[in-house]
Amino acid sequence: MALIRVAILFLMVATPAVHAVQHTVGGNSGWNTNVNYTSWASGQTFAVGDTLVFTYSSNHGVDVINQNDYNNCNAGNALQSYTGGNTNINLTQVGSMYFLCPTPNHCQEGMKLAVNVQSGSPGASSPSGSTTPSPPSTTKSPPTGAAGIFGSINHLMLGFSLVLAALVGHI
Ligand SMILES: *[C@@H]1O[C@H](CO)[C@@H](O)[C@H](O)[C@H]1NC(C)=O
Ligand SMILES: *[C@@H]1O[C@H](CO)[C@@H](O)[C@H](O)[C@H]1NC(C)=O
Ligand SMILES: [Cu+2]
Repeated sequence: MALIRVAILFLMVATPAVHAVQHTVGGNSGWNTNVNYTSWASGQTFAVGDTLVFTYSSNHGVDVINQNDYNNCNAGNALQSYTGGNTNINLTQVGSMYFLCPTPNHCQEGMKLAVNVQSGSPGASSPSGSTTPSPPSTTKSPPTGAAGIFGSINHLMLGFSLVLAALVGHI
């Protein structure tokens, strides 16, 4: 049993050191109509290296858009479009990012999100985001230039998981 405690302590200590927070968009509500994402986002701190996790049913999607299209709920000029129910967006640079659901009227029904991404300074990681490791994204987007960085983080997390699994396995 002591080994389990050691392993859990190790995970708790090691995970925040990565400073990569996975923000489950909308919390328990996920990506859905009739959620106030302005309100949700105001309770989060977004930093470079974090991930937005959109979880949604098949009648929704995730479009990356510019500020003007965010303001006007215009889905016609999407910079990126994702479907599939589980979209992980890597926050790779400082600045604002805007999202909406392209299904007709869903943006008007609240499915729009603006995040302000800050530089990822040490010690500034948010305790409010979910840090639950998620399965790989099923989106069809090409990898971005920062994919390597995130790949490393994922490998780090995988390493922690394997250490935990190994320790638990030896009880
Ligand atoms: C969402 O919440 C913000 C404050 O967090 C508020 O200003 C805004 O009016 C709300 N929007 C809607 C559509 O209720
Ligand atoms: C974010 O990074 C992960 C890990 O490298 C990658 O699998 C995923 O496709 C990326 N997501 C986007 C939207 O680029
Ligand atoms: Cu929708």
